[in-house]
Amino acid sequence: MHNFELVSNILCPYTQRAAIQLAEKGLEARRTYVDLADKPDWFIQLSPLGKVPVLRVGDAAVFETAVICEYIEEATVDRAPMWPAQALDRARHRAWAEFASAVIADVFGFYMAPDEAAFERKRSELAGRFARLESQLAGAGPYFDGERFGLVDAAFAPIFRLMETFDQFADFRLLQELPATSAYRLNLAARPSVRAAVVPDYGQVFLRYLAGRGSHMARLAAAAAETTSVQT
Ligand SMILES: N[C@@H](CCC(=O)N[C@@H](CS)C(=O)NCC(=O)O)C(=O)O
Repeated sequence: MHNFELVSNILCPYTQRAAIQLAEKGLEARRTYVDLADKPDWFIQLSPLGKVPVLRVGDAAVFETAVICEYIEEATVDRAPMWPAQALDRARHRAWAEFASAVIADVFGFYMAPDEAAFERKRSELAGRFARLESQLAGAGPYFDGERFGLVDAAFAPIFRLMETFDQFADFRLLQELPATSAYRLNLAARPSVRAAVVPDYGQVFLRYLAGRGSHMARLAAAAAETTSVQT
């Protein structure tokens, strides 16, 4: 039996990839949450880059999401693999999972953009990333490569989960005229492992976190909340 502990932050989209993978494989992991604004000493000792996720396996600590997910694949060969069988397909999936990691960083830059000009620049870069994804998805479905849910899907799902929280207060037109990506997003959102990868009040937790950022998006969210409270 595996003894996994996933050290995470309550909002971290990278951690969700490993949580989704574990759920897809029917594996349990204890979750420990760390406040990244006030990192405890044990976490600083554990995580060489000071980042989450870290997977603890007994006394060992594995860091970096891609490495954690590879380890889980290798340690659970008795479970259905989440990469394709063919080497070239596998390389393509891994490459697009890396792309998803880069998009997570772009999303961070988007909601942290300090002013309207930077925000619009980031919004347009992000929309461009999704346009690239669209070209990979056309014709496929319901997932990245057809019927089978894989690790590349576990990498993209947290991005769309975060975008759901933006939808609470605005439509940023990130998937405009991208029908395959829009459908992909809905298909991922319906997957039980994706829903279970975050706390039930994830949207509210994100809004509270955003409120303390002082970014352009934080101001938009505050203005939308103000309008709603005036109307009700
Ligand atoms: N390359 C890392 C990126 C992980 C990452 O950036 N995690 C964020 C939270 S989502 C973090 O721990 N940031 C450190 C901090 O905020 O101090 C990975 O893929 O695991």
